[in-house]
Amino acid sequence: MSEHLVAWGPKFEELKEIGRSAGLDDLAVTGVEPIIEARRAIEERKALGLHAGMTFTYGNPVRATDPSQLLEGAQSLLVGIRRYEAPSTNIQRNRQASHKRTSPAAGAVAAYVSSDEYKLLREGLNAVAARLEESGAKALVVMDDNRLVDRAVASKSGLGWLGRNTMLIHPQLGSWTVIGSVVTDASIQEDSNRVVDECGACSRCSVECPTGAINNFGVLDANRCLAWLLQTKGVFPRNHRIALGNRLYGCDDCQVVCPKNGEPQPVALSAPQRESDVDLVELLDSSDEELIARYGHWYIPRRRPEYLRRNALVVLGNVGSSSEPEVERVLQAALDSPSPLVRSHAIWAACRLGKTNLVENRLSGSLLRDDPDGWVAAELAAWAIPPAPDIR
Ligand code: B12
Ligand code: SF4
Ligand code: SF4
Repeated sequence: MSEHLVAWGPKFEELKEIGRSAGLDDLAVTGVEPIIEARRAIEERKALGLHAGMTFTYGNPVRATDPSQLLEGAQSLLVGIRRYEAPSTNIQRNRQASHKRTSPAAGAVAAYVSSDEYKLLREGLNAVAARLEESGAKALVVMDDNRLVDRAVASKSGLGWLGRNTMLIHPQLGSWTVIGSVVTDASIQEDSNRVVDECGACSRCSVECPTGAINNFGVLDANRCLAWLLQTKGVFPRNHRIALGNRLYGCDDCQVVCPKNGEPQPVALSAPQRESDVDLVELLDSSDEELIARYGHWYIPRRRPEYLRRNALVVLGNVGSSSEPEVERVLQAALDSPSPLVRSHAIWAACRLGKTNLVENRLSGSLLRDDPDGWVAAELAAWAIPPAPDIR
């Protein structure tokens, strides 16, 4: 790498050291000109419907691919990356056997949320920004934000290549990383030697994705990606419910199988730990307030706890044990839920666990009440359970 020169203010190497001691694992610098390839990629995916209605960077692709719009007088973009701990090999094995019925039934949480990685990423970026400000420059931290395409800027800055699984892969740190930037009006010499694509002939992520969401050219169809389906509103698509296995939040499979990630390594600075496995019975027993207090840091559609229950019921149907009285109890409660979304997924879970009787024994009026979108009726029809008045 050539030497980075700051026209005024701190030297790049000093900024990198400051970022490292506060939570970053690497820092690189690039210019703020628009990234036309990324803009084109977003627009193409949007035109093909591969974004599945997501907003994020798709909401305003021109702004999201033009870092100069983030700050008046912007000259440089410092891109920071933080590695987090990959699930241990044992957890990875258990998760790959994700249809194993367990007692108590547990849902898996993706590694990037099993600890508060964004906290340390932000602290690292804030420390870099503070040093720039101290020298008289303006600096703004942007991370995981709709205003900037994090992976595209990271790749442009030379931090890694965009893998077939669409992840930014750092040659030493792999892809178990989170990314953020500091945009500044300080002029830092650009050194954007891109890391060459090292995927080569490999296509494991594409082959092993449980829903076939990644094509051979590294384009992801969000309509099939479990990480997105867990975050989107409406019913969980019936054709992907079994493939969901035990995943309750996020999906790590296309990183677990990637040979570029190597063996899981400990991280230099540990982030605050959170749950990596969630007891599904406990989740389904919790009140709305308790759910938001515990899982409010997740992306929950419209921040409505019924979506956590929806996801938990699909996972329960996949990994719960039908002989477990507690499982039957929470299914009974979910079948009586005021939410048609919850009732319809409870029908699926009960039937998948061979407990069709729990559904058939219910008065159809109670199952079908307040079902404006016809979710409950559709679920009953899918299991060929006759609608009212035959259900008794
Ligand atoms: C929307 C989104 C999602 C969506 C869609 C993901 C996707 N692949 O599009 C969903 C919900 C599915 C998702 C899932 C996950 N996400 Co996400 N997500 C985002 C978000 C908000 C925007 C991503 C985006 O712009 N997508 C649009 C499409 C078009 O992007 P793309 O296919 O990757 O194409 C880009 C590049 O390929 C590039 N490009 C294409 N051609 C070319 C050519 C050149 C030359 C260049 C330079 C660039 C370029 O341009 C495109 C736009 O950036 C970012 C945060 C952010 N603000 O950037 C996080 C982000 C990408 N997600 C992240 C993570 C951790 C995940 C998960 C691992 C979480 C999990 N365990 O469940 C999964 C991984 C699934 C996967 N394989 O992508 C990290 C990725 C870190 C990394 N090392 O790559 C990010 C960067 C968040 C962060 N700040 O750390 N995510
Ligand atoms: S996150 Fe999971 S579902 Fe989405 S592309 Fe990767 S392996 Fe497939
Ligand atoms: S699994 Fe193979 S193809 Fe996919 S990102 Fe990793 S190296 Fe690239």
